[in-house]
Amino acid sequence: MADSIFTKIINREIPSEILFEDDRVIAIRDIAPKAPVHLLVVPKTPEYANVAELAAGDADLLAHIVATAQQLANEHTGGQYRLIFNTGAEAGQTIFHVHAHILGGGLEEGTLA
Ligand code: DGP
Repeated sequence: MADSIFTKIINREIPSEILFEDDRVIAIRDIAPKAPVHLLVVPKTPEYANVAELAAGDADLLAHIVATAQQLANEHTGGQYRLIFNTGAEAGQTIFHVHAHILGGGLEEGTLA
């Protein structure tokens, strides 16, 4: 299967503003922000298409994504934020390599990623 956009970002094949990286995840700024702060936390492994698969397959990695989101929110949004996992095309998911959206910094009512 072709690499996802996120795998290309992780492999530095396409540029991105990388805010955090460790051996399991990368955090980037969303290219099409839906809020004043709109970040993405993406696991390096491409094996999980969505959060349900990730929860079933590697709950520790899901917990690490949530902890990373909290750390980034502490740094960028004063610790208050919305955490979204779009799941399925009809719910707005466009990249089938699981990722968490962090939205914050002054949300308008009803803001979704
Ligand atoms: P989703 O719709 O949940 O699959 O979210 C995919 C997000 O990825 C969407 O908010 C836009 C963002 N995105 C797509 N392509 C790129 C890219 O090349 N760079 C960055 N930084 N974000 C991207």
